[in-house]
Amino acid sequence: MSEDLVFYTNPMSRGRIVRWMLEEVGAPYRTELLEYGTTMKAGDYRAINPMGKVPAIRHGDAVVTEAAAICCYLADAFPEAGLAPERGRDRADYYRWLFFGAGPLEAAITNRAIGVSVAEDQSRMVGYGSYEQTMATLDYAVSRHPYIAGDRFTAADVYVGAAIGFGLRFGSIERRPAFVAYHDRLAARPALLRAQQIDDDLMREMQERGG
Ligand SMILES: N[C@@H](CCC(=O)N[C@@H](CS)C(=O)NCC(=O)O)C(=O)O
Repeated sequence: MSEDLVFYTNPMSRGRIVRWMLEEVGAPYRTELLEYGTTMKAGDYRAINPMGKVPAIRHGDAVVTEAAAICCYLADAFPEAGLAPERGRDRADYYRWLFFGAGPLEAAITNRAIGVSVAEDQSRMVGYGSYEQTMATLDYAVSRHPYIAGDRFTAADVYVGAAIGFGLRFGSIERRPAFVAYHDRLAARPALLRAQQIDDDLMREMQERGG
C-alpha cells in the first residue's frame, strides 16, 4: 500500500537531518517549504505541528514531528531500507544513542551556543551534566564500532552524524579526532550528498525570491 509522504521543512533548519534520512530511505516524498515567522506559524501548519517549527512529516494519516522521532519512524515504516537494527545489542545502542543525541547532546550544544553555562553544583540536575561530560560520552559512542549502533549504518547515524557534521562545520563541538573520523565515514554517502544538494539549491532559490 502506498501512502502519501509529505515533508515540511525549510532548507536552513534541522529539516536537513530529515532530508538526509528521506534520501537514505529512498521512498518518494513531496516537500512543503515553510518560511520562518510566516507560513511556519500559520494555522494550517500549526495543525501539523503546534510548535510552529520544522521539520515534520505526514505519512498517510500519521504526523511525526521532532527530527529524531522522524528518523526512527521512517526507519520502521520502510524496513526494506535496513536502517534500524531489529533486536539485541545493536538495537540497544540504537535507542541509547538516538535518545542521547536528541536529549543531552542537543541541549549541551544549544546551551553552549547561546551562552548558557552550568555551574558545577548544578550539573547533577542537568540532563547532560556538563558540556565536557557530554563531549567525552559522544567520543566514547562514536569510537566503539564503525557506526554508532554496530557494524551497520542506521538512522541513529543520520541523527548523531548530522549533529556532528553541523557541530564541526560551525564550531559548536570540539574537533576531536574521533568525531572527525566518524564524520569522514559518513560524509561521502550518496544519500547525504543528494540531500545537501537539494537543500542547497532550495536555499539559493528561496534567497533569490526573498532577497
Ligand atoms: N526539537 C525540534 C527542534 C525543531 C526546531 O527548533 N526547528 C527550528 C529550525 S532548526 C524552527 O523551526 N524554528 C522556527 C521557530 O521556532 O520559529 C526537532 O528536533 O525537530
